[in-house]
Order: sequence, then C-alpha cells, then structure tokens
Amino acid sequence: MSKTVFITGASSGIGKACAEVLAQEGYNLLLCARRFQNLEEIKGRLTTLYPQIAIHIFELDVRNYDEVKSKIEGLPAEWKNLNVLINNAGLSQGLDPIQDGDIGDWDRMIDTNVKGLLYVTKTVIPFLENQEGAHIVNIGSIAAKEVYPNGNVYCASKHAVDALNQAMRIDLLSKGIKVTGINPGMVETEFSEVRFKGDIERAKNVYTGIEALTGKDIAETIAFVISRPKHVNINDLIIMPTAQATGTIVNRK
Ligand code: NDP
Ligand code: 8X3
Repeated sequence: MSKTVFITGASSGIGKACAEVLAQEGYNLLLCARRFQNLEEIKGRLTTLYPQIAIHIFELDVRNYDEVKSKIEGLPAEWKNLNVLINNAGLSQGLDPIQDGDIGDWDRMIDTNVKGLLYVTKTVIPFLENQEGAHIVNIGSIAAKEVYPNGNVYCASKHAVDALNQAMRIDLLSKGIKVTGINPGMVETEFSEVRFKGDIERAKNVYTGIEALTGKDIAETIAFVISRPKHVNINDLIIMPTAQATGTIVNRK
C-alpha cells in the first residue's frame, strides 16, 4: 500500500519540491499552507502527472493551535493514516542587530518555526503511532547549528528545532517513530524574499555568484532519508551548497 506524507508549507520552495519529488516516488500527499491557490495549482499539476497517487490539500496557518487541532483532527479518516510528517513551514523575518529587532518579526519567527512545528507535531503523533515507517522530518537550517551576525532570533528559532529533534527522538523512541533533522545552507526559494519583505533585489543578491541549493536537492535527500529500512534512522543532516562553508562564508564568483 502507498505511504502518505504530510508536508507543511507545501505552497512554495522546499515544501513544494518535496511534494513534486515524493509524488514521483508514489507517495500520497497531504499538503497544507496559508496560500490555498498555490496548493490547488500543485495538486492539479501533480494529479495529471501522477494519477495513481491521492492528494489532499487544506489551508492552514500553523501558528494557530485551535486551527491546527481542528483542521487536522477533522481530516477525512483515510487522511489520518499518515506515515511521514515533514515539518517544513517556516520563515525568517528581517536581518537586524538584536537591539534594532522588530518584535513583530520575532513573534512571527518563533510562532511559526517553533510553536507551529510543536502544534502540528503534537496533533499528528497519534496518527503516526503504529503506522508502518512512522517518521517525523524537521526542517532546521545551518542556522540551527551556528549563529551569524544579525541572524539572532531566526538562529534561535532553528536552534530550538535542533533541540526538539533530539528531544523528540528520545520521547518517541518507545513508539518507534523515527525523527530526522534536515539542516540546509542556502536554498534558492522564496525564503529571502520573505525575510526581506518583498525586496526582490536584496533577496536576489543573497544567491548572486554562487550555485545555491534548490528545493529539489533537499527533497531528494528527504526521499532518501524516509526510504531507509525500518531499522535505520538518519538522525541529522547538514546539506550545504559546495560554494558555502558556513552560514556566512561563501565563495562567490
Ligand atoms: P519559502 O518561503 O519558499 O517556503 C516557506 C513555506 O512555509 C511556504 O510554503 C509557506 O506557505 C509556509 N509557511 C510560512 N508560514 C506559515 C504558516 N504560518 N502556516 C503555514 N505555512 C507557513 O521558503 P523555504 O522553502 O526556503 O523554507 C522552508 C523551510 O526551510 C523553512 O522552515 C526555512 O526556515 C527552512 N530553510 C530554508 C533555507 C533556505 O535557504 N531557503 C535554508 C535552511 C532552512 P504560505 O506562505 O502559503 O503559508
Ligand atoms: C536559511 C539559511 O543561512 O540564510 O535557514 O539562515 S540561512
């Protein structure tokens, strides 16, 4: 029987690429994000390409616990047969020294990257229990492993994800649920556009002169991670562009 993967933040970037790669691999897809129109486009396209898989989409803001709980618990029964959760929804807002940081930016990052991930995970765990190949994949970042100038709260939010990977692995051990942290360096997505609040020029400059990772690079890695045999878990991966050594040391041509 085909396995079902639940991807949060599937409307663009890494989450969308995961949907595309995992559809090709034959997984059924449960997709959510705030931008429902994007999800409709993805569902339409992937259903045409891969008519043998099932896709269910729904609008969700992971920051709202009541919404997370009611929408996930209210899913049709067949969509609660989940095998894999990819906690991908996340964002950065601003790149300012801590003394100039915007409280709204801080709230959006912590509410999405940390609290949203926790809300979804808590709600989904009962559906993963006793499932074949139960697996939670948390998208961290190189910012989960190091801190860079002006990255303060984004880095803190991703360090929290790193801690939660380790904590989930301990707490979910007896349930047989695998937990993997995926920590990418620079991936060219809408990430920098969101960080710089629509300043396209500034966002483009982030990736100028280097071959950044693509969402597909990350998605293919996740496809590998979730297809390991039952007794094998990949705990934690850092994936960087060849031209990036650390969060900020980049070899631009
Ligand atoms: P994108 O901006 O392209 O995608 C972010 C996704 O998260 C979108 O689908 C967005 O959907 C969703 N999202 C954001 N806020 C919410 C919310 N409140 N509720 C539900 N969904 C939400 O960026 P990426 O694909 O790059 O980012 C995906 C993950 O990868 C993030 O966790 C990011 O921190 C991480 N990451 C990114 C790196 C990069 O260089 N790009 C490197 C390392 C990690 P919508 O707006 O429709 O709600
Ligand atoms: C995104 C990568 O280095 O811009 O998490 O923080 S970085």
